[in-house]
Amino acid sequence: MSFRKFEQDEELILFVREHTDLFAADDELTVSEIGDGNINFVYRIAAANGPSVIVKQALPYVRIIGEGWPLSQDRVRIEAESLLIAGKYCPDLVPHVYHFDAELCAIVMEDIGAQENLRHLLVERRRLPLLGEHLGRFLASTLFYTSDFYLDAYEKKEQVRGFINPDLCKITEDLFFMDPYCDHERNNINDFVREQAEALWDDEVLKREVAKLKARFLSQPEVLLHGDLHSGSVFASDTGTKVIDPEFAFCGPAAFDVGSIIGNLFLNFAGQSQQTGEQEERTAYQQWLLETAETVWTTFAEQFRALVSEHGTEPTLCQKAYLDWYLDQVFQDTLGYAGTEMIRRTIGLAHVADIETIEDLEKRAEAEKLSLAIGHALIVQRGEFETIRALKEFIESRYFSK
Ligand code: SR1
Ligand code: MG
Repeated sequence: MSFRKFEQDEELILFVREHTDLFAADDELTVSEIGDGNINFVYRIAAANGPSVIVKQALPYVRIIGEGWPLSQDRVRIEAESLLIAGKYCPDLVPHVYHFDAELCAIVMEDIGAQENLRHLLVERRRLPLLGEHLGRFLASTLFYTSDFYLDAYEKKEQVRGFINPDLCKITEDLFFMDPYCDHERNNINDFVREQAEALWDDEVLKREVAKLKARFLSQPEVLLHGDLHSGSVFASDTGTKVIDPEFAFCGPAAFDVGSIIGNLFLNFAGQSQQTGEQEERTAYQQWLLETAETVWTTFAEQFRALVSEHGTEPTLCQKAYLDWYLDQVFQDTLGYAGTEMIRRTIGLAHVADIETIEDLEKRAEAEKLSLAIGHALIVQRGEFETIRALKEFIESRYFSK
């Protein structure tokens, strides 16, 4: 059999019946296309008032662009294998994989419909009491168990080899670290922030710091990353959290994942400055976002430390003094990567609903300027913050909406 795109509902129904035992023979199944991401096709196949599953299929190009932007379908193998690894260490925080089909480039996985897309929840100012702790635990487990602190030397090299992901990495290398720092045709810039964008293109200190962060992304195969840990890759509710979509997974610097998700909380912080609703309510929510970012970091760092002490295998790395130094480096670069995520989501190709839902372009520009200012500070001043509390206080004192 060779690759073909699912075109008929019947094909999807047969496919999930063959690869799961969730459905009774007389269940009537319906198919809906639910993907709102940029790259793939995603379908829900459901029995009336009964179980449902998700099928994700990767085509040889970027969904929103078409054949003009080809993309390796190996990404779907990478996603399936990455979900299986995360499922070993934090099964409650990722969807269960029922089946991966190499020929159809498709994954059949658990429907996490009980949770909602985190980005939408943040725009609605929903407080999720367990979110920070869950994300911190996801980061600590996935980053520790795929690092040299835990894997033996041969397993680690095998992992690096198995997750070579050049097409998807190239997207990040360009969209995060290149386009926003020059007048690139892919950029999407609100006319009212053109002046601020141009100022970034002339900022040599900023561009040097972004180059350092890019160099580590290119050549530091430290842990197996999710690789695209933004709010749209997280589904959440009051009680649960699921991290999806690790098709950008590859071995890179741990700080990239931690920074990406914290950067997304700060993007919402910037958006809240101009969203609709009472000022007081928006400021209170900004406070919650900062507290959640603090919980993400502290949970990650504490649990990573505990995992090293209980399950670390590499004696040179597991010394306390090295671990202290290592986590300080990860903290600093976390802030840097959070800053690059904010800047690229503000003036680069792929924007976010946290800011794009502000309809008035002049008001939106105010949120965008705030995002650029915080992003800039995170990148160039990242060495000045010793703790996440110090960063939180800095943002509160400078950037709180009044
Ligand atoms: C063309 S892909 C644009 C963005 O969508 C993905 O989710 C990644 O974040 C990528 O940078
Ligand atoms: Mg995605």
